[in-house]
Amino acid sequence: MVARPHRRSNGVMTAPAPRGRAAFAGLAGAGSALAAGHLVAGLAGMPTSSPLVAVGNSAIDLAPTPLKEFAVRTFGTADKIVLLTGMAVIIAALAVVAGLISRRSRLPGSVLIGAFGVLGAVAVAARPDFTTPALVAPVMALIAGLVVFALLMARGRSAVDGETSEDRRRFLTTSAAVVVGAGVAGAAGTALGRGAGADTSRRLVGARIPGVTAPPPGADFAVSGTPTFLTTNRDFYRIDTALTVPQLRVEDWRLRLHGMVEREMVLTFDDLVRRPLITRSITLARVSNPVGGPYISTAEFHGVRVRDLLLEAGVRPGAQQLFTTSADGFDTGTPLDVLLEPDRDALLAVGMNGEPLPAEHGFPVRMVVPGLYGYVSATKWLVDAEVTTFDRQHYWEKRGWAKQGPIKTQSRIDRPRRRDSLPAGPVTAAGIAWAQHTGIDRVEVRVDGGPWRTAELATDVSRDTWRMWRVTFHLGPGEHTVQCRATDRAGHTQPEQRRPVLPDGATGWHSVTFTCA
Ligand SMILES: Nc1nc2c(c(=O)[nH]1)N[C@H]1C(S)=C(S)[C@@H](COP(=O)(O)O)O[C@H]1N2
Ligand SMILES: [Mo]
Repeated sequence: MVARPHRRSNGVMTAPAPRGRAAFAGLAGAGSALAAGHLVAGLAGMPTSSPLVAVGNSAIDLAPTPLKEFAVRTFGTADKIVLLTGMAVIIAALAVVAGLISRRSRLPGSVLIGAFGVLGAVAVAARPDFTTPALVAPVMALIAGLVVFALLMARGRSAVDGETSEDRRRFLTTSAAVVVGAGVAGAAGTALGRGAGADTSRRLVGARIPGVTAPPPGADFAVSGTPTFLTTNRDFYRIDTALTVPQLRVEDWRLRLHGMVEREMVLTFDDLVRRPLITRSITLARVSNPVGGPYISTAEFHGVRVRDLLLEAGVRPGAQQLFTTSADGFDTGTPLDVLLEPDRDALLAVGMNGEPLPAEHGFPVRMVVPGLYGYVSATKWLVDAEVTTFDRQHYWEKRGWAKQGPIKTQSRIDRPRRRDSLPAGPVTAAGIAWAQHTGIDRVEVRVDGGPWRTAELATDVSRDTWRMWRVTFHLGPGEHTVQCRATDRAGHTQPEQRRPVLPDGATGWHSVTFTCA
């Protein structure tokens, strides 16, 4: 292109900027804003003040229960990735719109980006762990977004007034610098957020955790296809409302035990682990686990008895529940009569399978209560415990789930698997049964609606853990359906009637259809 004198019209545009460049300026502005916010949040050691994370977390809390259930059912533990991707697509679309409506003047796009910045700041301010310095990240994000947008619109518009090759080169180099800068900032923010101290803290705690006691021989039928008795920390199911894992440092951690007590207590981590640590194998289950579903796991938890702390604090008459809150704002209420049972061994756990709690499972301290679903008992990243009456509603209660959640007696078939094709002859069916804090008495299994057969049970480890079962049938060729039902030590047999997970856990028999050839 021949060099021509610039005919810049003092900001008043005669022709609109090219579509592609305007759209790109919008995208780059939005991307830079999110990346800058993420970086500043990471640098400040406050990962949840990243506007992207804060908006995502608000979306999770505000989503109606059926939508949440749908997301978990459909995407399983990938639900968070799906949410982030969905948000990215929406933000990108709006950013393109911001660019396209700004081809004559950058005002409309700037207003849209500004509105988004305000939304991010509101989401950050609405987080339960909010402190004023957390606003730095959304404010920096907004500034970065507006500056990058203005810069690229100015550079991009030169094409309108007659573009020199110098102009084009400047647009391209600015664009490339913005893309690389945003990418590096975003990645650095993510790395900083992840590292924010918790890893070092976990190592310091490691020394205090006793080792794992191996389960007794014969505690599982893994050779026949059941899970191993203990689930590794890696494989342990994970369910929570946290978009990014809260990063707490033991040095900063405090637990306030207050409300209807004689003596309010504030415990540091050292205060807590100076008390006797006990170890209990506990099978944790999720209330929204469908019949036959995967959301059940067992670990050895190491911790301090909740009962001892409650007795120390002195529960006042009339109190009904312990209302526990996590650093990220999740909360729940657990009946005090359960927590105060002398042999319940509800724990404030600091360790899991011989290690400090993994960050995803609540580091540094979580609650675990044998016999209750996680949503009413297993608060991770625990920071507050209030002794109160049942009037105060908890997170899932407000969303339509039952106030109280004792775990229902259930069983699951792990082998054969659905649609397996096996040789005719002896076929071993195997699976798990659970009735936490009551214990499993018997599991019965039948094929094709025939007579029930009592299954062989694995070694009984404790009434707070699952029990494996297996039984061998001799089957001819064709399609077969196997069903199981458990009976607990209170004499209750799991009912055939199917009920949905909402409001207090699914019921019904698990059945699996397969073929023999
Ligand atoms: N802070 C926090 N704790 C929480 C939850 C949560 O969303 N946030 N979910 C609860 C639910 S519903 C279950 S089933 C268990 C799951 O514990 P896990 O992720 O260690 O398996 O944690 C409980 N504790
Ligand atoms: Mo749960």
